[in-house]
Amino acid sequence: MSRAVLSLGSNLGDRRQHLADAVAALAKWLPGGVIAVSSVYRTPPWGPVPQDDYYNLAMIASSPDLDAYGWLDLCRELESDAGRVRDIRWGPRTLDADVVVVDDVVSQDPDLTLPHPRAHERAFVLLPWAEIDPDAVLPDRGPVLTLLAGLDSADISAVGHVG
Ligand code: A4P
Ligand code: MG
Repeated sequence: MSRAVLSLGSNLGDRRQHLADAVAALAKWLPGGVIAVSSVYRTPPWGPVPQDDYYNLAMIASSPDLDAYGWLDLCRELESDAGRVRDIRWGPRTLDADVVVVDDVVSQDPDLTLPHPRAHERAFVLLPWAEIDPDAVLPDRGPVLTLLAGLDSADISAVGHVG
C-alpha cells in the first residue's frame, strides 16, 4: 500500500471546478483511496510570472498498486483531463497536480523529485496539508507545522470546499 500527498492548484477558468473535477476523477480511479481532502485556499501566485491568484488544495490518497511514478502518471492524467497546455513554466494553468510526498521516499530524479523540491518553502502546499494532517513530517525537512511557522501565509485564506 502506498500513501501519497498531492497538491492541486488552478488559476485559469473556473478554478474551483477544476479542483472539484480532479478530486472526483481521483475518487473514481481509486475507489476508497481518497483519504482526506483539504479546504480550498485562495493563494497569491508564487514565482516570476505575474498572474491571477490560485486556488489550492491538498489531498491524501492511498493505493495498493501505485508506486511513486504511478502517482506522477496519475497527476499528469489529471492535468491533461483539465485541458492543461504546457507553455510558460510557472505560468497560469487550469490544473497543476504535484506529488508532494509518497510514503517516506526520497528521490533526486528530475522527472520525479521527492519530496517535491519546493514544497518546504510553499505555504500554499503546507497549509492545506497541515489542515488534513497536523502531524505530517516532510522527509529530510521536518514537521510541516514547524516549516509553516517560518513562512508568510498571511495572504492565504480558506474559501470553502470543492463540491
Ligand atoms: N517533477 C519532478 N518532481 C515532481 C513532483 N514531485 N511532482 C517534474 C510533480 N512533477 C515533478 O513540471 C515540470 C517537471 O517537474 C515535470 O516534467 C515533472 O516530471 P510541470 O508540471 O510540467 O511544469 P510546471 O508545473 O510549470 O513546473 P513546476 O516546476 O512543477 O512548477 P511548480 O513548482 O508546480 O509551480 N502559485 C500558487 N499560489 N499556487 C500554485 O499552485 N503553482 C505553480 C507551479 C507556480 N505558482 C503557484 C502555483
Ligand atoms: Mg507542476
